Amino acid sequence: MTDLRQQSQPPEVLRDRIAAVLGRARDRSILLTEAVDDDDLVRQHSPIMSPLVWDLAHVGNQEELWLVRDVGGREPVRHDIDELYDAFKHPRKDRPALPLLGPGEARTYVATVRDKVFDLLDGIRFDGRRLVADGFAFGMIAQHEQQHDETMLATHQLRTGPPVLSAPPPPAAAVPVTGEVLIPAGPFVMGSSTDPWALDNERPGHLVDLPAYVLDAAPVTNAEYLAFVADGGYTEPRWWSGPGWRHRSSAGLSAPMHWRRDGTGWGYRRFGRFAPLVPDEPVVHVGYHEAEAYAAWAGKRLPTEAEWEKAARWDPVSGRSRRYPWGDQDPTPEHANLGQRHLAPAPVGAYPAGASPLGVHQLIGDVWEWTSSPFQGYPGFTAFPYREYSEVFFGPDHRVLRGGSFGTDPVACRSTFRNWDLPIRRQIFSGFRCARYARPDEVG
Ligand code: AVJ
Ligand code: FE
Repeated sequence: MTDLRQQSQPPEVLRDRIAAVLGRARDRSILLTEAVDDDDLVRQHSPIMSPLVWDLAHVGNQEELWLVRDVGGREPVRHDIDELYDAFKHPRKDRPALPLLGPGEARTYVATVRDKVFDLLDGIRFDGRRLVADGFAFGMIAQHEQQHDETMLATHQLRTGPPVLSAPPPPAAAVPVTGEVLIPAGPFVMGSSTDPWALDNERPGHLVDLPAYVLDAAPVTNAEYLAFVADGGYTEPRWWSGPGWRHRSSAGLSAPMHWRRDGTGWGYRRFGRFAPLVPDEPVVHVGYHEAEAYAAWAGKRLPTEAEWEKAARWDPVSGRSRRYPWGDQDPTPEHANLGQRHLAPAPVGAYPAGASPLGVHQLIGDVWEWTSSPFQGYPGFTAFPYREYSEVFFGPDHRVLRGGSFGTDPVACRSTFRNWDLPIRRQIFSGFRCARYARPDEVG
């Protein structure tokens, strides 16, 4: 029951892979920042988001700190701006007032840093320091840029005005997917000690023994969520936790973010376009409190992150934990809706090739899924390479989300990957599925 992941690769193969993932991240950052004019780049579209130009230069600054200076031992490119782009020095709401690099300067800066990174990548040996072994620091920086790209995509969703992004629609449902799946009792390996680019909060791999449970075969859809709304779910305190009800009331929530009544039905505004709700598409832009209330209304609960991960990794034939629900091979467009190929979650049933052996669908991609678990370190956790990535967020304030969304790049998505946010947040591409304990008659 070990999770054997790829052993060390030949250095040329690793170098090519690093160049490819860094290049893909940069293409996306450029797309997201060239889609709007300079005025739009420096503006704040929401007090909980940074101006896009801050994200861009912050991505370059992290790359400079870790790759140019630390890994490469090179001279700083812009020592003077470290403080401006330290996420812990300035809360998002204060960032527009800072003397930030302008759009042109930010573009030049990130390009200069990237040139130095490609230069040092040429001569690097992937051994010695833990930061460099298996190209970890490069993988970490590619994941970091892609995470900010997803954040920038969420900022795009919050901006007003005519649409500037477009993409083909996601695939239609190919198979019917309904109901629940029984996951038998027993241990599985959670997290990983061997995946070379797993981040500190995914480590170490450890055995977790779970009783039998039942998990929804698919994320909760717009149609299902609408039934909760129509049943008065938002006006009925008994479905909500204490903090959830208080937040619902003070924030005046009555539906997922971006939903609008459209005559007799509902629609939503997505990246500047208004459209009627697609009934079999996973609901998106709900907070943890809303997910928890829906689950209570449905007579269920949210899964723990261990339950989510076992469903997404455990192979009932070998007992092994795998990298994805379908096995160890990297995601293709047939497996999952990832990487901003589409600007929406795909309807339930659109990815039969991505299902788990037990028949759980769309765990990876489409929408991040809220779990009931607070964000904590695994037993034996050690911060690496810096406490501010994960450790400072451990505790009861943040809940874990799993599986990635249509806006998550594959480099930052795997069945061990852990995202987290405050329970009130819903500007992220967040949805959920429900779970429940197995009844004695179901366990057999
Ligand atoms: C893992 C998405 C919660 O954006 O706050 C980016 C990722 N950490 N820069 C975040 C991150 C540092 C993080 N999340
Ligand atoms: Fe960051």
